[in-house]
Amino acid sequence: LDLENGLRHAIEHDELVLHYQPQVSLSTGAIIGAEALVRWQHPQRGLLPPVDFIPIAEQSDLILALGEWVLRTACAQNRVWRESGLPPITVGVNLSARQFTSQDIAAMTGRVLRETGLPGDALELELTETILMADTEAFTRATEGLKALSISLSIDDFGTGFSSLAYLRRFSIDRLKIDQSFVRGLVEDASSAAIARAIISLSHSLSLSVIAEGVETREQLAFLYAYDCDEMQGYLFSRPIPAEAFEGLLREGR
Ligand code: G
Ligand code: G
Ligand code: MN
Ligand code: NA
Repeated sequence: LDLENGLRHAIEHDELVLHYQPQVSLSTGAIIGAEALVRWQHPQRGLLPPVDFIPIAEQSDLILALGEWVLRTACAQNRVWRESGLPPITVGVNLSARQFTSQDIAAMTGRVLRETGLPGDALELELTETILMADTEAFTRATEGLKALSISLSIDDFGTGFSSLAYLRRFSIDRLKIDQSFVRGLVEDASSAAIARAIISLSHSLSLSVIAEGVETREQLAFLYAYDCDEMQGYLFSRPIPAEAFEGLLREGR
C-alpha cells in the first residue's frame, strides 16, 4: 500500500520518466522507431525498473493514470522530434490489459493525440497475446476505434502466449515483435531458430511487419538478416536511453 501511495504521488509529481529504445530497419540501418519504457525516479530508492511498480499499478486503477501519463509523454516527445526536422519515427507504447477493460481506450488515445498534435500514424500501441485473448465485443470496438485513428498495433513478446492466429486478422494487427527468448537462442538452439523463422514467414504471409527484440550479438543480427526479418531492437544497437540521448542518435542518423 505504501508503494501504491508512493506511485500515485509519483504520477502527479512527475517522478516518472521515459527511456526510449531505438528500433532499426535491417535493410537501411536507419532508426525507424522508439519503444517508450517507463522508469520511476524514486526519491529514496533511485531509478526503479517497471517490474518494480507496473504489477502494483496493475492491481488497481492506478495503471490507467500511469498508462495515460506514459502515452501523453511519449506522444508529446515524438511531436517535438518531428517538429525539429529529425527523421520521422514511430513511437511505441506498452499497454496493460486493464487499460482495455476499465476505460474507453480509443477515446482516451484520441484525446491525447489531439492534445499533443501527434498524427496517429506516428504512434504504435503494443498489445500482448493475453490482451488479444480477451476477445470480447468491447475489445473489438476498442481496436476498431484505435485503427480509425490510424494507430499501428503490434503484438509484444510474440510466440510466448496462446493467441489464435485468426486474431491477427480480426484485430488488424500491423506488426509482430519476436520475443527475446527466441532471439537469445537463435544461433545455438535449433528450435529457437525454427520458431523465429516461422514467425518471420508468418508475418510476411499475412503482410505484417516483424521486429526482433533483445538482439545482443552480431551473429544474431546476421541470422535475422538472412531470414529476412524487417527490423531489430536490442542492446547490440542501443539500450533504452533518456530522450536527449535518443535524440542524439537520431540526429547522427545512426
Ligand atoms: O524497461 P524494461 O526494460 O525493464 O521493461 C520491462 C517490462 O516493463 C516490459 O515487459 C515492458 O513491456 C514493461 N513496461 C515498460 N514500460 C511500460 C509501460 O509504460 N506500460 C506498461 N503497461 N508496461 C511497461
Ligand atoms: O515490453 P517488453 O517486454 O518487450 O520490454 C522490453 C524489455 O526488454 C525491456 O525490459 C528492455 O529493457 C529489455 N531489452 C531490450 N533489449 C534488450 C536486449 O538486447 N537484451 C536484454 N536482455 N533485454 C533487452
Ligand atoms: Mn514492449
Ligand atoms: Na517484448
